[in-house]
Amino acid sequence: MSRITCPILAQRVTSAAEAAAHISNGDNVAMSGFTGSGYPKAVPGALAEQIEKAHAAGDEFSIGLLTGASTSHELDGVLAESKGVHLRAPFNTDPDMRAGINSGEVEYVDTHLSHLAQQVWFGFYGNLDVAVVEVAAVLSNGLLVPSSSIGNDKTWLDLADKVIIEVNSWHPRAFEGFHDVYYGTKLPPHRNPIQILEPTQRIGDPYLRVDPDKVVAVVETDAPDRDNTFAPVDAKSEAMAGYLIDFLRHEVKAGRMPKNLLPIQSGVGNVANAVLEGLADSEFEHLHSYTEVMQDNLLKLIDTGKMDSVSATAFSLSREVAEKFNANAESYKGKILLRTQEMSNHPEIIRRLGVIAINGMVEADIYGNVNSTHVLGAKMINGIGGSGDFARNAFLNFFVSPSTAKDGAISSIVPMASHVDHTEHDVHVVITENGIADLRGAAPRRRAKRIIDNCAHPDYRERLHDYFDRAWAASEGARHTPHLLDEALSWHRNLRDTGRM
Ligand code: 0RQ
Repeated sequence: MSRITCPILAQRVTSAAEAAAHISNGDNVAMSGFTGSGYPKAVPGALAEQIEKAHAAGDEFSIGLLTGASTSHELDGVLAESKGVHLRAPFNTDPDMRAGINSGEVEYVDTHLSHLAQQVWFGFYGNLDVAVVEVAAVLSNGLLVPSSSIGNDKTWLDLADKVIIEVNSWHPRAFEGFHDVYYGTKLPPHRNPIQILEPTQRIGDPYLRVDPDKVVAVVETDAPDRDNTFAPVDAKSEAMAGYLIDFLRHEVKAGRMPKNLLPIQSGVGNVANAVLEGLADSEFEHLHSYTEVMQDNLLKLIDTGKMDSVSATAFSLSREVAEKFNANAESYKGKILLRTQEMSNHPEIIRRLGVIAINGMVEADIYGNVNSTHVLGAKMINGIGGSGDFARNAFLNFFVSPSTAKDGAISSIVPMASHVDHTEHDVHVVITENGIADLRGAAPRRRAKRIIDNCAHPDYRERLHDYFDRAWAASEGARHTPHLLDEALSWHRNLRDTGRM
């Protein structure tokens, strides 16, 4: 049966090339997509061809590109290759787009994932000219069944002058009923409390709305999401997951958390993946997750009966697991809820529910400032993503990383972070394969001792102690976070100049 049963929208079905022709040089284009799922599969490629043709003819053609979060080569990759993107927000993991950002060709606004929609409503990004949104079906009354992510789709459909819809029949038709699209958002000073009191409580509609008069094209596709396969869990990730799970046991014993813990957010990456695997083998039961990304191992926790429910804004599954899920989607209804990213990452809700946030990091300094985004303070890796939304508002947050990178040439624990995403005021627990540093309630000098002793690699530990001791000695009258300003970034300078810290 056709996925497009609305007579008005069925008349707008056309090719990707004709749809892309509605996008013009200088447009602000907002696309669906979050962690490699629910992004349009056909129009971005057709747009990239159009841009390349314009460039070949000597014409200018570039767009501002907004999404939910990361997409895939079919969107970010092809548009980066076309050299047709002048602005990108809010998150990217595509290597070609990253190269454009780091070469200076693409201006990248690396912003908190919960913030972008409201910032567009506030007018910070100017007019939204075109939205390109993938859905799983168009109902006879014109309502849209979202696909494997919601992200910022509601805002894009509400605000864009023109809308292009991709209807992707690879997604299960049974996606109807998996989503909760909150239409109660307002602009200050008219905002109301958001009444989410439990992770999978519904407060909105299962459908996205669109004004049919704005829909200039509908494109049919049948194409899979990005394959999000993780490397198998290695020994270091397993060790970090072990410390983290033991720490949670300790918190339960101390009476700070219920037996089934508090809702878990886990970032993407090998360690977060290992933690979820570790939970599957642990004694914890009736777990809940209030997170952004529904990953393979969360699904596994549901399958094994360990986890009761997951609220997220997107799936991010390996191809193998996605295909299994698609075949059995109906059986997960009621256990998995996808929300707009404004809601999945909302500070108010994260704080109310008391989320446990687990995210990766690039480096932490001895006082607990965490860098999640940049190499040597300058080169963008991915972006802050949702890590700030969750960490800042969490009941308890963890930052995890191997203690060294590049075969030991780089220490992830440094005297001073070369870029700060999560300040020392926000960071609760740091974990490496060497151990765990509980920074809660500790003043900076005590944090320094714990981070160096418990987390730093033994090869770097003495040098870190030595740095702290000399900084202390030299900082009479300024001993809150003692530093040697001429030396604080010397480890990074060594790395730049010699390839080793
Ligand atoms: O580089 O691939 O070239 O070897 O950084 O490092 O150890 O593979 O770790 O995949 O977990 O990523 C912070 C980037 C960690 C990620 C970050 C190099 C290292 C490797 C990756 P190579 P690993 P992970 C939910 C939450 C921000 C967004 C976020 C991230 C590469 O977790 O993007 O949390 N976080 N979102 O070699 C130089 C160092 C380094 C270093 C590692 N100190 N210096 N390079 N690397 N440490 C999801 C969303 O928000 C959507």
